[in-house]
Amino acid sequence: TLLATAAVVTLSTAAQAQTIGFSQIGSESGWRAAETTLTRQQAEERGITLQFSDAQQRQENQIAAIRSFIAQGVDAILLAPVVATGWDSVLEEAKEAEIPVVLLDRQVDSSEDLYLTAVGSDLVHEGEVAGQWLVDTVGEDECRVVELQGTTGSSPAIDRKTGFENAIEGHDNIEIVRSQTGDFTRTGGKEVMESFLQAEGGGENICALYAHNDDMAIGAIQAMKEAGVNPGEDVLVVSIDAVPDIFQAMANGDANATVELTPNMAGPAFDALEAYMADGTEPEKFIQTESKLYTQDDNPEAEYEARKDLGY
Ligand code: GZL
Repeated sequence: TLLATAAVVTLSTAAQAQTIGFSQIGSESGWRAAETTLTRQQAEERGITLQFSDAQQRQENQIAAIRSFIAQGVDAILLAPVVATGWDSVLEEAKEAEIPVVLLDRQVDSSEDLYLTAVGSDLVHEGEVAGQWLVDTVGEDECRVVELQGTTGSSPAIDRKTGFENAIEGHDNIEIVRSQTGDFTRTGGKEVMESFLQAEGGGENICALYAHNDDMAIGAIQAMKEAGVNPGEDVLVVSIDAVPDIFQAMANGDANATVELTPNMAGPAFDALEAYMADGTEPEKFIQTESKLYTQDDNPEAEYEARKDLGY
């Protein structure tokens, strides 16, 4: 009887509703909104109480949110780190408090022992897939590329640039002639593309746009149309995320290719936390999600339909 009682107590403890703090970057893109939607859904399904904080893309707000989660004594913390540096002290404080931290969709420069695991894609590979698509598409033709970078100092902006440059290396006919951050937003993409078009005297000398996310590409498409440039034709458009609206743009012939990034980072994160909380199972330090290229040949209308109700 004693053993049975102990087992029941253990089980009930393990199954006890958890409170998990989520320091989310903001809602700068459709992809980010979908990640938040799916995280809330996953928490609901698993009976987890989610304390949600939107940092409006400011690191200081994320650090403050993590400190408040620690003060509340949450069971675990999810962190989507807006930039890669400046996390050591607050992650040390979480470690001190024995609160496991799981990184979502971006990486930090802090040492690995300051977080339980990181769930995300191979961001360098995403840039390589985008770059390889352009290499395969333009062949030997001269191609002057303009690049819309993600948030300065974020791991996707750094790694997606690296990956694209890896892919075009050795193809001297392809050259990045202008590169600037649009901060992962539609507005940023539109404004920077307007400045690129002005600087280049229109779209004639621009062969392709590489945007680190679809939202900036969508903003840039708007800028090209307003300047009388035909996106997807005069200027090829390749980006990353596979949000519904980029498939809409592909169906309209305004965009050419995107690299898929799943917004479901919370599923693997909660699974890893569940195992760790149950019996101390240490997950791999990096839980990698897949990347897949989609082009106009991949039935964009159907891909739009499949994604349009997922909370983007
Ligand atoms: C990448 C993720 C990026 C998305 C953008 O893993 O951090 O942040 O590609 C979002 O849409 O802003």
